[in-house]
Amino acid sequence: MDELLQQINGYKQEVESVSAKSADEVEQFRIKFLGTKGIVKTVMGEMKNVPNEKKKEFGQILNEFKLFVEAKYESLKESGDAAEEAGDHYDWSLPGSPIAVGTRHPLSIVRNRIVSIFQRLGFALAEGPEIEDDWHNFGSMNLPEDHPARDMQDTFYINTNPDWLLRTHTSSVQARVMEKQKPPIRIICPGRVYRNETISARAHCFFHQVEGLYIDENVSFADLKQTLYFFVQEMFGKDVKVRFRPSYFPFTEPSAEMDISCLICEGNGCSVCKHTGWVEILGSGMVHPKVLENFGIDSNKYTGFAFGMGIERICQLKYRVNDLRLYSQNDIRFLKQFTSAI
Ligand code: 2U9
Repeated sequence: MDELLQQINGYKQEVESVSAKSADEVEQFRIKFLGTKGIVKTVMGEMKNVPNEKKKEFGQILNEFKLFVEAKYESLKESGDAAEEAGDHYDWSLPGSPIAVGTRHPLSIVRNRIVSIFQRLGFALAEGPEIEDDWHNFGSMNLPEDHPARDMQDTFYINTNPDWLLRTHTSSVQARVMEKQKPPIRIICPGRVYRNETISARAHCFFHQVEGLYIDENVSFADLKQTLYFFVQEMFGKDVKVRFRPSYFPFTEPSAEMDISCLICEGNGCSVCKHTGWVEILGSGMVHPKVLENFGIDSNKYTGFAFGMGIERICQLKYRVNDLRLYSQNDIRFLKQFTSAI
């Protein structure tokens, strides 16, 4: 038993003399003395060899030893933290590790630019879910039950519920805002949309859109034209010309598509503009009265305009990317070519 007592006294001296300059050294102390295979546990284990008549006396000695080590550990923790805070152990003259900075995706750069142009005109950003129900994506937008866009070949439906689908346009976001908010409404809605297309250089099963909606009293087609003309000038420069062509969409009446003069050949004719000098960039129109009434908006009092554009299309024109698949392959050699402040 004397041997055990001597051992404990030896450990006590060792514990007393320990000092720690860092959290690391404190942890080493903890592992050595208080860890699961540490000295305190080992010494405690010796109790089984102590004769019964001495158990009480030794029990007390061992307990005191344990408390002594624990108290030392607490005081080391404090001094270790203080030393760490004072930076004693750290060599501040070491060179820093370089931080690899990524680049923004070209679609994000273009989306941010489009959104910020419309925000300057007072449009507020609105976003919504990518999984939608039939009403928000189709029904409320005046797309009848038998409209071809609803076909399984064009739309991804969710297997578990035939009412659910992956949104085919971001109009569903506008629908959700119109449900909750009374006019005036002036929103810009960017987002990913899905269509059941075979993937190729010219088509993809998902792409990105920005749609805009402005509803108030006395909103006119002239407002639509001037807003979109302003957008084009900000996006592509003051020299770009625009033209509107009559078109048809179920959710707008009248409807128009907008072309800009070809940026590549400046209107002289090239493969991008198919030798016409013009490229289509967006669709637009005055919101169909039925769509307004679907949301309880009085179509005699209020009018509105709406537009929609594909971000990939704008990006193709700005950066001359001719294969849509590049946008989703995440090839670093492609992505690192784009830089942006926003
Ligand atoms: C509401 C009412 C009307 C949004 C509009 C277009 C015209 C359009 C296409 C452009 C290329 C889709 O990405 S694309 O394939 N979009 O031509 N979108 S008007 O009309 C709305 C939206 C919401 C409540």
